[in-house]
Amino acid sequence: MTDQVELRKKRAGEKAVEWIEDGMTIGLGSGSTVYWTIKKLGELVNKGMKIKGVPSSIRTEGWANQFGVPLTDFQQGTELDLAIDGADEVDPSFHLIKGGGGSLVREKIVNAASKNLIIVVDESKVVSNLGEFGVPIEVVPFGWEVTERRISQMGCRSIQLRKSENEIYVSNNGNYILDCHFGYIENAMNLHAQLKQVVGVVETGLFIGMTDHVIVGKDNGVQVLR
Ligand code: ABF
Repeated sequence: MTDQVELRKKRAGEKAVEWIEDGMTIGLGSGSTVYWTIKKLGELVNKGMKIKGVPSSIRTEGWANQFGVPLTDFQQGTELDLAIDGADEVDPSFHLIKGGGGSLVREKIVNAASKNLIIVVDESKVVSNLGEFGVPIEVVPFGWEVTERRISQMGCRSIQLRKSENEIYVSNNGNYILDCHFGYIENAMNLHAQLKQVVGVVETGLFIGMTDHVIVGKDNGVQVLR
């Protein structure tokens, strides 16, 4: 990661804390841009801000503990005031591809439970059409080969079973991830709906109509898209 990209992510991640108010319960997303949000949040908590976070991955939970952001869970309440998360691609309709970091299921649960969702990205993630980035799809390990075959019959150009250091990647939920390349996606909502019908699919990395604001980190500052 170049320093310039990291600086753009830091700008976007830190800007998001301006939407956080005392007493809020926040959905804490995952990824290297949200890292900066969580770090900044820790500073505000240290200055007396009273907030709690629900983490969308074990990695995010670790960052929250590292920076002193108090954590809670859905047993304490099922509606969050605000979620802040990253993305792999954002299109002009604020439809997203997410899941490059392997946390898409918990991210979607946290995002869907929030009254508002803010996405923080480096400007390279803003695209005119989704699809350059393969769609991550979380699938049940049992029979994943059958699930893969069914997805490939839906016009998917290539599918890779995600691996990490030559081992099959296992999500925080004990599932596998298939990275699926469909080419440029004309109708992300339809594709998501079709994929969710496939037996064995847990969730897709297509986040449709969930996002309220997008904060874009740029070399000269941040741009807030509403
Ligand atoms: C997370 O952020 C994931 O959905 C996504 O893969 C990741 C990528 O963003 P970043 O560039 O911030 O690491 O929300």
